Amino acid sequence: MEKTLSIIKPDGVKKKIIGSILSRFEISGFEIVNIKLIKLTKDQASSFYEMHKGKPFFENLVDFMTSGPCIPFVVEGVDSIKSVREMMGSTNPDEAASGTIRSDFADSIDSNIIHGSDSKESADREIAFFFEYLGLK
Ligand code: IDP
Ligand code: MG
Repeated sequence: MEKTLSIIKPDGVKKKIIGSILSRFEISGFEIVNIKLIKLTKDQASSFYEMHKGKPFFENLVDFMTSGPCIPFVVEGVDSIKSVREMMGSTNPDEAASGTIRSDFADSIDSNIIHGSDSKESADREIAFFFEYLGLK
């Protein structure tokens, strides 16, 4: 069993597909063990995505992630980090395998519906970021 951090990004909330996305995790046998709706500040979004600072898409990414509320949630299950990445599909929805969340719902690489931690180290950091540092209960 392992935990990973996923986020329904502001485009997913605006499109009213929160239920559809969460359903996929439940149907796949995962437990949602923590969840919150939050509108990030620029400082919070910049800090969450600090590994991308300096990249050409960084400012746009921070603007997008602060454009409305998002829903961070913790997914628990067997091999959840890898499985959630597979369920999401590639970063660019045009390249995402059919049946993945990004292939089915995302409009573009910079508006791609969902985040998922990419490693155990990222998952630990990202779960702590939302559910300890930001004090979300
Ligand atoms: P991931 O979300 O699939 O892990 P990352 O490389 O960690 O992808 O990038 C974080 C987010 O930054 C992506 O989900 C996407 O929204 C945005 N992003 C990444 N690369 C690009 C790009 O080349 N152009 C525009 N946005 C990008
Ligand atoms: Mg990533």
